[in-house]
Amino acid sequence: MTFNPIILRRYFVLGTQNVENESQFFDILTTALKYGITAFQYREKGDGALKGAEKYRVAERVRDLTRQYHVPLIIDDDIPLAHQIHADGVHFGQKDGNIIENVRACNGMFVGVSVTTQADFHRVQGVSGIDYIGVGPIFATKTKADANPPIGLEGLRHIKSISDWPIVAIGGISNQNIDDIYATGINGVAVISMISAADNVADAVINWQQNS
Ligand code: 3NM
Repeated sequence: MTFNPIILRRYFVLGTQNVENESQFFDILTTALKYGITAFQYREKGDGALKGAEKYRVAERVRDLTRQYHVPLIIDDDIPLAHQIHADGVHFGQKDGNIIENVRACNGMFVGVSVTTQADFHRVQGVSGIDYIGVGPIFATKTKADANPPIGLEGLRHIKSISDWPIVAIGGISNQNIDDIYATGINGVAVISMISAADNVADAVINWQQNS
């Protein structure tokens, strides 16, 4: 799929480790797709994450569901899986291997890379084949155990000022601060807990759509 930055607008990220069980995972994902997310990243990572055949089985169902709703599917840091299930894109962190080799291995899929600091940015600057950057954490987050220190709105504005890539902001984004993020003019917002931990997932996604 050719990359269009418009898909970054409401970018939902989830793995089974973020929720109670698989059935809750699919309930939340289906509701999010139905009420207007623009991209989904399947991120099976950290304590309790599925591996091997189990991960593959869930990923296949995720592929079917995202197709049904015409929402692009991005796989976190798993190129073989992404190829196997014909994902649209792959996302890499700074610690997920050599970015030039990763980009080359993603032929046909688009590529996103996480950036926290200016040093991270300079490490990937000039690498061709990167389609967007994920910038964060913007605010403190409990969802990612090994998250870097938050960079705040100032940090986000700074990376935006030096980057030609489309940007999706991530980390600690909630109803309390999401307007400030969009106001910086970046392309979109990525969240886990704003949706996965909402009392009412449908209302949370509808609200997100209205505020973006
Ligand atoms: N990546 P929540 S922060 C998956 O900074 C992820 O690169 C981050 O979860 C980064 O929306 C993060 O619940 C967790 O804060 C985002």
